[in-house]
Amino acid sequence: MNVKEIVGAVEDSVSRHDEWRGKECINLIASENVMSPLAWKLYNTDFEHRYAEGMPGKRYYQGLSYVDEVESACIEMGKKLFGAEFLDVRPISGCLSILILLSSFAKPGEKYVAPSVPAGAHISQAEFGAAGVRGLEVRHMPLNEEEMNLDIDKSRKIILEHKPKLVNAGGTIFLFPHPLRELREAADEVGAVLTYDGSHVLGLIAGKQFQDPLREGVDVVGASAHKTFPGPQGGMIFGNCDEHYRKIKPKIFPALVSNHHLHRLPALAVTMAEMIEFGEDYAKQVVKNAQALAGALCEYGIDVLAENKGFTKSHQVIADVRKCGGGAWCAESLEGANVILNKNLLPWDDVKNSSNPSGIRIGTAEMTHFGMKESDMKHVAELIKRVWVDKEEPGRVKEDVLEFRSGFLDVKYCFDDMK
Ligand code: DSN
Repeated sequence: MNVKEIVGAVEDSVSRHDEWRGKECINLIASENVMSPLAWKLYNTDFEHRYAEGMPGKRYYQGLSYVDEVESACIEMGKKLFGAEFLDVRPISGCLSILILLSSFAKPGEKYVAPSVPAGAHISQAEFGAAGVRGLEVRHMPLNEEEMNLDIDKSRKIILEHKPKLVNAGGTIFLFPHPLRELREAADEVGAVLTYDGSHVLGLIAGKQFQDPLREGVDVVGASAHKTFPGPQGGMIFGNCDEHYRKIKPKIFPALVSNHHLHRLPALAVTMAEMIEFGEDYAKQVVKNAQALAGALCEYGIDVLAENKGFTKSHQVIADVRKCGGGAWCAESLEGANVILNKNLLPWDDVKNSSNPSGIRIGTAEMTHFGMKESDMKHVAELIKRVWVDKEEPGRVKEDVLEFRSGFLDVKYCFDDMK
């Protein structure tokens, strides 16, 4: 192919992707979502071409008066949504938010306590992730597999034994609110800072349907802005204590963020406004949908975790799919039916088996954003069961998925495009 043909092929790939993932698939990746039409429109502006090192009103470049207005609007609305005294939207991803917190509160060689990856933590919490890059000595808090939550007695013991500088809660398998008040007490006994990876549940926190980390003892929250919180891909950090923010600021700029990808900011401002206006209804429905989906999958004989706890209080459903064919087969076969989700390590899996783990993680945020309700989730469960349990040919199930998805093409819980 010559370069013009390559460009043509790229255009073709993009338009096929947009049609497929945007209109034809049931998207159940728990870390994904879509922006509202207005946020999406304001994502593509001249902000993309500009540089803005520093903070609103204190920049190292000229030409940023409108950027400052938009970034300040994000900060003000974000503080209101999360009840925070400070909020910073410059981290360009959730993972970078975590690295900034690790760098702000623990020095290389110091001790750090967080859940392990199979116990639900993001890879940034591992020795081979951001925690290792920061040179921290990592100790992991175990999960109580029955409860699918941190084992607080063992976690407390680990904190008291290891006396870390920093303890982190939250994660990427996140079915139930973490025991933050108890972690706060343990952290206080050893003088540790308590942070929280709120990436997955940020939209549920904004909609007041999960837990309120800052009121339950967390010092600082790091998060991404595009999972249950349906904003543009990026990160944020917030908390209530000036002294903490004084430590965080230099780790953002000049240490780890130079320019902060300004085109995100107008879309983020719109999303924050929409979450203030519609976040509670949206978040309630996300959780109801996850519970309905979990219940229906369980009735079809699929091993959904935490049945004794009502399956979930978040957007996530976790299933052990070993008897259906394993995590890899279950995820790949569903893609053939246009149902998109991801295989996932479960607490008992060895991290080395990540290419074929026991589990599947399902999230309801995006499809809720497109207006699906509990009865639709029951239908989604039936489509999944036809592939996993009945072993129906995915291509045949896909025909029904296409038909079903065509009824959910407009994003809800958002302002109509006002221009
Ligand atoms: N990779 C994301 C997830 O799927 O949980 C977190 O960044």
